[in-house]
Amino acid sequence: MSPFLVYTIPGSPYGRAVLATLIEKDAPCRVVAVPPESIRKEPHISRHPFGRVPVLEHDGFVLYETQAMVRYVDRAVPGKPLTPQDIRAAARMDQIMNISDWYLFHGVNSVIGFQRIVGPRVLSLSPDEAAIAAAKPKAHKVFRELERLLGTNEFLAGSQLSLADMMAVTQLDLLSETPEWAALTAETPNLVSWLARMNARKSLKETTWEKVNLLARAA
Ligand SMILES: N[C@@H](CCC(=O)N[C@@H](CS)C(=O)NCC(=O)O)C(=O)O
Repeated sequence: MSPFLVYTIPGSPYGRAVLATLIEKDAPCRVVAVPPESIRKEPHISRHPFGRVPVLEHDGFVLYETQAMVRYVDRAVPGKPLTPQDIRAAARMDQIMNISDWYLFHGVNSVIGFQRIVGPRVLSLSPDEAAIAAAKPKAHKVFRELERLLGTNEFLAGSQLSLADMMAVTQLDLLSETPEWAALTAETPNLVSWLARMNARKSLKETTWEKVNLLARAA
């Protein structure tokens, strides 16, 4: 199978979700680092007209939007499926992928993760404490809901690893590095255990910020 190219900025949770999915599927992949300052310039803007990362390229087929990318990888690569057969578990997976995009990223990780980690590390910005404080109520709501949906299951969509885990874990792992994490998870013990189980997987160990940096340099 020809290799999958992932254009990303090391540290991007969306880029990491695509890379970790490729590793779960045992698919050959390469990282192409996109310099943050050139994300809205050529050649990247032709790959992604909205000027974001990641972008996936496979045999000349170019795709953006992480949900589309991980679904494509799951369909294109034979072997262990990351979409449940059971229609209700599949619906739960779809729901959590959207929760991850709409509620966990927007207004939560895009604020707390960005202000605390990405902004300072990538753009040398200082955290905006007022923005972080304003994001906390929404963050608590998302954490409580993910805890409720996870329940005592091993994975977010039930007993099987799915694309929902691959998308949510990279957002939550970034948040786990922030000082807000302890308060956010005070009442979500199952989510904390799930994150530890996920982080023990090869796909997560091989896609830490540092590892993606090394993969990008080696490419
Ligand atoms: N809906 C997009 C979201 C991608 C996204 O927001 N990526 C962030 C990095 S994690 C980005 O490109 N940020 C750069 C910017 O907004 O300037 C997807 O699913 O791929």
